[in-house]
Amino acid sequence: MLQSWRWFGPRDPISLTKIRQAGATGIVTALHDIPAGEVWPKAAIAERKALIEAHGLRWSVVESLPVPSAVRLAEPGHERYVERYQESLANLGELGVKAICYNFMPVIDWTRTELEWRAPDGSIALRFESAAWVAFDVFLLQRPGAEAEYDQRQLAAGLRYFEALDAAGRERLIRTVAAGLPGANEKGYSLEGLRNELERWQSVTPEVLRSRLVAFLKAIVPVCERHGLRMCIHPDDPPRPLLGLPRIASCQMDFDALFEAVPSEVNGLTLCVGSLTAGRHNDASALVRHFAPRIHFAHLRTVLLEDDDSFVEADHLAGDANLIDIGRVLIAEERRRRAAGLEHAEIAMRPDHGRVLEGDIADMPGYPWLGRLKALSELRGMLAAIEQLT
Ligand code: DNO
Repeated sequence: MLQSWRWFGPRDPISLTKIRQAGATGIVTALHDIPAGEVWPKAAIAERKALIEAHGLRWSVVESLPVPSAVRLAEPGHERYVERYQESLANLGELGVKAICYNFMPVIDWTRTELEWRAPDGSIALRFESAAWVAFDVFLLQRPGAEAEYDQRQLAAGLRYFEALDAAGRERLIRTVAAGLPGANEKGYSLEGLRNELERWQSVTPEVLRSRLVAFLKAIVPVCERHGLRMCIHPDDPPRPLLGLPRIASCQMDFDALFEAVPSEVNGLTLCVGSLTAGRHNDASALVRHFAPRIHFAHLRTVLLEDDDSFVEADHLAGDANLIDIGRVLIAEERRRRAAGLEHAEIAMRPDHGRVLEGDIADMPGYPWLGRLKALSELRGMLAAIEQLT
């Protein structure tokens, strides 16, 4: 597998030199300074690529080329955003950056309720706690209709959680949920801003959103085919509807429907093991087997499921997904592709998130230096063993 590392660009305190010394050969990054909806100019892509290559690394995956919400909302004039997206894709393709991660989650991207949960060993993990979520949705945001979406036990737990929060705790919860985590599509919202944004989505059902995704893919597939690009949709995280918003990349049926509607090989998947595993309905080992030929990028990470819908991000080899089994399937898939003479045999992977360890550099939730160094090291050992023993 192409061992990669997510890097947030020249302002990332974790330098390319460090990343190279960690053992990665691929870089996963984006032109984060360019707002969603604008074209990525060729010169800017070339400059970023040269910087990466000057450090002996290669730009393996774009994460993400964000799809502006105007497209998901099919706002009047959204076609011009699709054209700009096509232009960015063509520019990337011409410069040889060929795997593109994106997502189609409305309003909020990946979501947690706690960014500093202390694990028993003192390290810090990201967590999604059901009671905190209900406290936010029902009692802080006071979203109309929210109450009806939870059962009595969940509502009681949410109320208890809410009542125990002081003003600072409320602020923290609002910031954690609404302000946007690293790499999110949108820049984040205040509580009021989020309420207003949700109103714009009221008529968007899962069917409507799915048809927009299919239309978007159909529009970009020809450009991708021309340039040998592979689009890799990122699963919803967590994989279920939130805030009454539809999510359509959450389970096997969702992805089956997507690949059936747009069968082109460029229509692929980011196997984000942690996101998928956060839904009890998903069996990541079964999904990787089912979708292997569509997987062009893998986020290797796992979670521990707790009561209700809660989960905490686990140590990479100690969660509810079996990354050893998943690594075995991905390596077998690479071998199958090589034997078939396919051009894109190698699948890029990156350790996803990581716990904050003592002495860490941890500017961005989920993306600490030491925590990911530990994760990548464990995964590198695991992959080397699989390569050798299978
Ligand atoms: C979180 C990441 C997400 C991901 C986007 C893809 O750590 O996996 O931010 O990059 O959802 O578009």
